[in-house]
Amino acid sequence: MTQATTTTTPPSLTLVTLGDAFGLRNVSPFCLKIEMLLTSLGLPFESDVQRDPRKAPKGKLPYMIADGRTIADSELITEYLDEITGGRVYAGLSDRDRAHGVALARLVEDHLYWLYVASRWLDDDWFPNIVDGFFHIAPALIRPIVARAARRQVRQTLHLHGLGRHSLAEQAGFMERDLQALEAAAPESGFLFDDAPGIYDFTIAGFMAGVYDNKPPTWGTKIAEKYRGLRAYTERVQEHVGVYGRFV
Ligand SMILES: N[C@@H](CCC(=O)N[C@@H](CS)C(=O)NCC(=O)O)C(=O)O
Repeated sequence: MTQATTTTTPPSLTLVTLGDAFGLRNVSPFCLKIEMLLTSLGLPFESDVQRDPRKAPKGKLPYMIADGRTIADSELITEYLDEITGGRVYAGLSDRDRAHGVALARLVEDHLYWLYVASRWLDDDWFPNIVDGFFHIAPALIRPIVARAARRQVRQTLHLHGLGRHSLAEQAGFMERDLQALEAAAPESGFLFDDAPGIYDFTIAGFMAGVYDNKPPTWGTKIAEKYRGLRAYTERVQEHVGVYGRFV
């Protein structure tokens, strides 16, 4: 890892982020996680809403512009913020905490996330919300065509991932097991590793906020609603940091 350096004047930070959709102030869990982290570290930042991720350096959001440097990917942004704060992001975490944190983050961001993508994009009944929520900026005449082309790409990506090859019932089963694991991992009070929430709390709560408050609910939201402990934990993290996925 890069040697930690403490700066007295924080660099000017711009977080390029996805905007609102589906009743959510910030529809991207990766962007929301970084908003939570920046706020908890007390680092001032500007938000720049970019509605088209294809314009991002790696075709995904968020990315950060820090004193002219561009950092694309929420995990790389996290590493950078740790570096400029002299190690505050991971301060107080044992190697074991970090091992658990990384494992939970991979579960949320590389598995559960894709099931949630499937619940929005592949469900014929829910898909009109995608057209309105993500493609309203496209001219009305070509909107359905653009949206259908994007849907084909998402279907291909899910197929390549593997989760897209399963039936809906099987996908729901995978989601249940992911959520059971998260519910068991989330503490009944307080936060994962400390008195205050940290990066791994932001990863889980930033993601789950968008599941619980997604309007209208997807089949994934309906499954998640059963996990009340996880919901309470998600609320606790948002309340503590004062950053919410929904409009407040
Ligand atoms: N590993 C990336 C994932 C970011 C990501 O998947 N962002 C989504 C929005 S939630 C995106 O930009 N998707 C556009 C696409 O995949 O084409 C990170 O942690 O920043």
